[in-house]
Amino acid sequence: MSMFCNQCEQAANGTGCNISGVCGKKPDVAALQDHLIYGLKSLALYADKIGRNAEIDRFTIEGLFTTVTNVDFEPARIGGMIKQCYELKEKAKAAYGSAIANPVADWKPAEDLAGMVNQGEQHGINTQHVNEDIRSVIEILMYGLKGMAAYMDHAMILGRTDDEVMAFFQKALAATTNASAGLMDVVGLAMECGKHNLTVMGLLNAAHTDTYGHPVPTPVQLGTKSGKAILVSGHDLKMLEEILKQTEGKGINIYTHGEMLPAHGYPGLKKYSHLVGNFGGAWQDQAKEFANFPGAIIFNTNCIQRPSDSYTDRLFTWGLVAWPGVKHVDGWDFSAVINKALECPGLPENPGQEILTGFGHNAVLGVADKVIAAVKSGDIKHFFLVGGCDGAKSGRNYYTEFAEKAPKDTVILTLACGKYRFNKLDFGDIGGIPRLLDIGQCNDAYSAIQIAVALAGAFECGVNDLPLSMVLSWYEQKAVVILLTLLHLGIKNIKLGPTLPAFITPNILNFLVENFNIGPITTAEADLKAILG
Ligand code: SF4
Ligand code: SF3
Repeated sequence: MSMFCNQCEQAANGTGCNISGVCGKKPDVAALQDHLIYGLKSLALYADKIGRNAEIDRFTIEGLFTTVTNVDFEPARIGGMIKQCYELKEKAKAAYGSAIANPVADWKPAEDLAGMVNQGEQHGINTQHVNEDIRSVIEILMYGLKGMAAYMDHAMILGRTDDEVMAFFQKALAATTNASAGLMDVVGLAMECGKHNLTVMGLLNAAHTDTYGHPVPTPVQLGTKSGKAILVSGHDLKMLEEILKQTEGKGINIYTHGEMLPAHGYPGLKKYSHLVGNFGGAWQDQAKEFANFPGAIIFNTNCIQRPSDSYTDRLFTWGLVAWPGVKHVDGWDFSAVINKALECPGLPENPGQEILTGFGHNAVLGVADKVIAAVKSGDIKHFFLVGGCDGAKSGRNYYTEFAEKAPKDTVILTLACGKYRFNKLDFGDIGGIPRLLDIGQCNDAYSAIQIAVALAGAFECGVNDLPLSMVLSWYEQKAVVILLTLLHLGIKNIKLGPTLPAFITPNILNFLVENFNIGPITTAEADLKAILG
């Protein structure tokens, strides 16, 4: 059985995984994910016609998020979603009242998993269009939709949605089935995806701050506290809150992992005294680090990796995350995780370093006068946004070097898990303003945009004219949609690494260079020199 997947930065040989995924995705799972995407397009053909339907829209979001890198590796679960997708498509078709004349609309999955895998193999990403440049932009759009769905999922969990955005999801999915679409039609949809993602990140930001308050600068302990423990990995704040509530008074300490680190800055979460610290580094170090965490561990979103036997027994997944053989928590009852934590030996008292998080736009703009004065006096010469995903491939030391070599009169804004490359280093401060400001998770790119827009307003210039440069790292599809948002906002001169996406053809890269002057990272020294002169 063969496969082809090139949706993340780990794509084998820089072109695509065709034997088995570097992420651990097996060919059957790859085929089932391709099948689910094909089913979602079939559903969208009807959903686009019938207007908003909460059940269908919710399913579309979950279906897309399921196929994001490092989320779901469980064939049976994806097979179940394919069946559900078909039922919803038939429902939408009945509501529409007639069959749409498009071969994709005729889709019907096989009864059994093996049959669904066979069908999925016929609907791989390379079948999305005959023209390779159009196919490249369809891929950019599809990965943008997957990333945006991940953020929408978190917003929906907190009770938020947006009809216009949902209409776009269905319109865009349906449009990818149009064999006669021209290149600029698809480019337009990709840019529109960037626009809608700004709305979604704004929705999520409002959901987070309305529910938990605006993040405030907060020191986070990296050592351990004696006692039983649960480690929470992923991005979902509501799920962390539930774990905190359900463990209150039980003598269990809660630690954040990876992208959960910014949770410590929210007043509504930091008020729990048993939220004691952050454990480990970015996602790619989990196998090594989880072996040394003698408590229960749970993932609420990407990025899960193949677990080693040393901790599978105390590992759990939640939400859309799944790995064969790993216990899954359905819903909001975390007693299985709590019981496992109580059975485990727990952690020793071992205090460590403290780092700061909680510099969302509210906190940064609260000291805007100070920041603006420091820029005007020349104490701050330049801002860098050094952020994005971390990953396992070599070449990512660039980001550590870049941050280390950035001159002392520059401020580094950071977000997402790429920060683990340098967030334990001491950068000092400029007149009381820390030189490293952790804005939050990847979705808090929204906050970074608010900061940039406010600075541009204060200096009466455009964001591109600010002394601000973006040096971004990507790994999975959320980074793709954030990039689309930045392009939609007209942000130019972005440096992207560690390597450019395998799904971008030379012609599409030229288009991006000509219109946005986007470029690959080179070396920290050369890029700093090029930016600062
Ligand atoms: Fe390969 Fe990335 Fe696709 Fe996994 S998600 S199969 S690592 S390209
Ligand atoms: Fe990281 Fe997976 Fe992308 Fe939210 S946790 S940024 S890679």
